[in-house]
Amino acid sequence: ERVRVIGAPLDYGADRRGVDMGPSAIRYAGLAGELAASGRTAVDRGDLSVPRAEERDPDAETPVRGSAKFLREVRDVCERLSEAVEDTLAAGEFPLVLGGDHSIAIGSIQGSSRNADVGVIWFDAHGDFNTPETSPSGNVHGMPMAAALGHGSFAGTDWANAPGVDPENVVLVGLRSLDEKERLAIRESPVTAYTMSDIDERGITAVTEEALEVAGSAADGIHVSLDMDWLDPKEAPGVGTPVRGGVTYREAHAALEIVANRKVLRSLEVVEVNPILDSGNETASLAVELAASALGKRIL
Ligand code: DIR
Ligand code: MN
Ligand code: MN
Ligand code: MN
Repeated sequence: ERVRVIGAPLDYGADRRGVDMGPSAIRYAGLAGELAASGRTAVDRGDLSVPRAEERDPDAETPVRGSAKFLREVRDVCERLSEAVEDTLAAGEFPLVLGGDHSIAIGSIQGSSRNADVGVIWFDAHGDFNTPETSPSGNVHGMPMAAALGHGSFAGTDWANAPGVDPENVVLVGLRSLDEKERLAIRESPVTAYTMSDIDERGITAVTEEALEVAGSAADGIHVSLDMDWLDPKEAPGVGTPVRGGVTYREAHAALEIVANRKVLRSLEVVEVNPILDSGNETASLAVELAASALGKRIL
């Protein structure tokens, strides 16, 4: 089906450092051409409008004051993103969401899983399993997976909690940096989690295939959330929270090609590209390449 590009230039969820320019950087890196090279027709719907953080009070609305910065603004954007993703699917098109920081995943997952049973694969150095109650940073980009599953003060919220996602069908891949309480929450949750050690021992192919088994048992397909800090900072320097020891260029392509081969992909987002921290837009270029692999681009 036709790909619909939706930009979500949001940087409320991390400490403000330019990730709001991610959608522009990804487009500038040649997204339209790579989608065409993948044999996909595409339409770009532009960016959701996101007010600048400087005009806003980070502590205006938080369940525990100071513990989830800009939560009101994140909610506003995520509600509109959720609508946009749902409308895309309803129109028979494929949603490709460009971040922005990872807090936008709250909206993407909500929109993708409305009235549907959807699995999630989360490619990230981090678990993003904090809640306002456990987060040491107060940054919402460290919370979206927990928010979608309705943990902590996200429980029962109509904007964040995504009841169409069963934690049994959620898989985290590539973990190498967890906060203490976040680590316990992941251990206690029914989600499946693969650390970098699992990838070292078993290889990216086996891990990704198993992840697709687990997430793909959801009836209506999977949402893939690709945080560019999943990759090693040598390959993807333009991210706000780099962690050494990430997946290589080839491993990342291999994983996303396996995702494409399985033909269960329902929605995709690429997040955390920060052109200010990047060198020569290479992280955005890599984001484009990986999106193309996930959408079916092949060499032969
Ligand atoms: C950290 C960083 N665990 C936090 N999280 C990031 O702020 O909660 N997620 N960078 O991608
Ligand atoms: Mn993340
Ligand atoms: Mn991350
Ligand atoms: Mn299920």
